[in-house]
Amino acid sequence: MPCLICQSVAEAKPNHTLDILGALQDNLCKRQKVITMDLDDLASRLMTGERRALARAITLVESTRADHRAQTAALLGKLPKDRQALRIGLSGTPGVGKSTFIESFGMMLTAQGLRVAVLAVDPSSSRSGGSILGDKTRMDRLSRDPNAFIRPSPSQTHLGGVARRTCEAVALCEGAGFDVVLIETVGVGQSETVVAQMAHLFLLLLAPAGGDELQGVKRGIMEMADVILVNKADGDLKHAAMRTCADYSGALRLMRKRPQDPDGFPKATTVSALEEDGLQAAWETLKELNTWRVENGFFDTTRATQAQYWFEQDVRAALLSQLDQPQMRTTMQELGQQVATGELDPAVAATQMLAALRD
Ligand SMILES: Nc1nc2c(ncn2[C@@H]2O[C@H](COP(=O)(O)OP(=O)(O)O)[C@@H](O)[C@H]2O)c(=O)[nH]1
Ligand SMILES: [Mg+2]
Repeated sequence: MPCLICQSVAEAKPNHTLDILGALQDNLCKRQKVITMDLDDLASRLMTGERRALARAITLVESTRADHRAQTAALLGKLPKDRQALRIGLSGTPGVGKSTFIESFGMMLTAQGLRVAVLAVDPSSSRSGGSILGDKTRMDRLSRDPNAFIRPSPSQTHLGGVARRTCEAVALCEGAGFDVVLIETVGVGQSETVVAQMAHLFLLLLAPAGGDELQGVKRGIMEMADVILVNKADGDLKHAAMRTCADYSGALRLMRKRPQDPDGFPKATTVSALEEDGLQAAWETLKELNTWRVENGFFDTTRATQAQYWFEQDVRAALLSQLDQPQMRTTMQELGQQVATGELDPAVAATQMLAALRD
């Protein structure tokens, strides 16, 4: 019979499975030790910008265990409040060039002495293992750059969980002294909304269109964009990219003016991530917009609104997680059965359930 765990027939000695289980357990203990390490030490190493400490802190943040949640809160509380990065959300459909852009843009920023962190919110990460993870080869240069830090999307089953962890990871990156945090997401709609809730600036990456249609970009996403970058403006695609850019500039001008924008924004422009063309201009555009928002008070109001949003999300998430406790699951099941047999009215059962939660 093959080994139950590694499926190897040759290794199917009686103790083999046990050996592997032992090794797994050891590994688990080591990981837990990593997690239950001295928080003061972790915080101080994080604040010196040590990337390993940052990676460990993010592992802690991504854990769903109740004691780890408490440690996360304690760790976040130890971070200096005056460190802030420019948080840039970046979205675009698969294949538009997000990874290529992040690498080129990130390398340009680190060459200017800035420290750059890249995080991802990928609603499908529980299945795919994270958008960035599969892409790390494409971000090879950036992942080896000592001034850069790349972290794939945490695996969670639902978007809310992924978003919450990522938002905390952003705070950790700021605590570690990163200047720019890029938060990548795939263009599926919902994830943009949560990324916009943690970013100062929102970038939408598009590819040159073949025809003259506006690529079916959802209006809601267009309305979120601060800057639209039409990528792949090189070689044969250059003219199509310029035409697409003009189309989007026109569409943006027709949209309702937002109070948080100076004249000329939101703006569309072309880049080539592959040929590293237009990247400095895109950076200048982002800085110009951010400076205007800082000077006109919009930066602070956005930050305040976002902080409130995440506070409310946290409370909601914590309340929901109470339903997952074993005792509550049992009560829910029991009451559910009584509702199914007609013994209890659903409304009455719900009241009893809520009463059980409050006890
Ligand atoms: N011509 C051209 N191709 C690009 C450019 N940026 C990315 N690509 C190509 O587009 C494909 C998808 O890029 P990738 O960065 O993986 O896209 P992602 O799925 O959005 O992360 C790859 O084959 C890239 O080489 C660009 O600026 N110009
Ligand atoms: Mg990618």
